[in-house]
Formats: sequence, structure tokens, C-alpha cells
Amino acid sequence: MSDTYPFVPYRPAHIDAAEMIARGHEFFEQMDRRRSVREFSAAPVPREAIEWAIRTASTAPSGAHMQPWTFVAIDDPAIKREIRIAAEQEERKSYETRMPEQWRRALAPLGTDWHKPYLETVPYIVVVFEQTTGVDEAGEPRKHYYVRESVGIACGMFVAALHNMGLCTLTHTPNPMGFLTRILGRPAHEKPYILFPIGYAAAEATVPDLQRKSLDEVCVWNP
Ligand code: IYR
Repeated sequence: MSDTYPFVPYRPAHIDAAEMIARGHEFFEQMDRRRSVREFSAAPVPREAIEWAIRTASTAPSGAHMQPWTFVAIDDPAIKREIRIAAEQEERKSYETRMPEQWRRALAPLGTDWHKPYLETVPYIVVVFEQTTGVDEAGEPRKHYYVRESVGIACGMFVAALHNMGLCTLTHTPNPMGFLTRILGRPAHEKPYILFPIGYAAAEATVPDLQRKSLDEVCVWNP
């Protein structure tokens, strides 16, 4: 038995068409300046910035409002080192033996390899865990819904929040990621989803000169 939430009025500001378009365009320009970064500065970043980004991410819509995510934030150098060592071990195996040729070819233009020194350079690592189930008031498992969709949306909002604060990150998914459960001591009902190294870009950072798909390539109207 569960009651409905109380319902309260919601009256978001009505924005006229011209301002709507101007704001949409401006936000696009801002987001279009975001790039995934692999060369970071060790310059300190206030912990509060990370907390604002996590709060923002946690406003994401989620299946049955279960908010099935845990953001594990790390600034302890010893833990960052442990993560780097374990991630590089897995990545080395992936690059050298596990990735099929096709995958290797797809990645080649990005120039990535198994070395992940930035995992120690950055002031913060945030590892997002998806909660495959939750825990109810009685300590019993509670079913979660649309977990991957929910956590994916939250991660997108996290990336946008960081970018909005002038911070850089990378969606890093070493594979397999079980070592993160072990190192970070997370319970069995949580699975590592994405690892975000976070900081300022290094002064000498470069990024591949990628082009994004045009609107026509990604959008179909009334097919
Ligand atoms: N996880 C590896 C490989 C990798 C895979 C994809 I798909 C990328 O877009 C980038 C890298 C790594 O982080 O190097």
C-alpha cells in the first residue's frame, strides 16, 4: 500500500517565441564548446563545485522517481592511484588482446591507448554507480525501473553542469569495471556505470578536431 504524493502547483515561466529561440541558440553554443578532455591540470577545484554538479545530476528524471544512482567522489590521492593502476591493468588487456580489430580501428583516430595518467592528475574522480535495486524503509530490496536510462540522463546532466562551471571531464568506461566496486567498497546491488575524471584542462591540452553531425544528419521530421 502506498499513497500518492501530494500534488502542488507547477507554473514554469512562459517564455515568448523570440526569447525561447535566443535562449535555445545560446545554450547550444555553450554546449557545443564542450569537449572530452584527456589532458588535465592538477590545479585544485573547490569541492563545492563537484557537489553542485552532483546535485544537478540528481535532478534528472528517473523511473518511478527512484533516483537509482550513487555518485562516489574521490579526491584522496591514494584511491586515485589505486584506480589508475587497476584501470590501466584492464585497459592494457583490452587494447592488447580483448578489443576486436573493428573497435581498434574505430578508436584509432582518437589516438587513445591504455595509459590513463590523468586518473592521478585530476583533482577529482567521480564514479557513478547504477543501483540495480534499492532498499526500502524495511531494509528490503526495492525494485528500480529504467535504471540505465535514468542514470544515463543523470550523467548527461552532470557533464553539462561541469561544463557550465568551466570544468572538463571525460566519460571513461574501463572494461570490465568490477575493480571500482572493490576499491570503492560499494554494495552488490550497485554496478559501476561511468567514471568521470574532473578538473581544468591542462594549459597545453589538445583535442581531436572532430566535426559534429549536422541537424539534418541526426533529426528526421514526420517520416
Ligand atoms: N575504454 C577505453 C577505450 C575507449 C573506448 C571508446 I567506445 C572510446 O570512445 C574511447 C576509448 C579507453 O578509455 O581508452
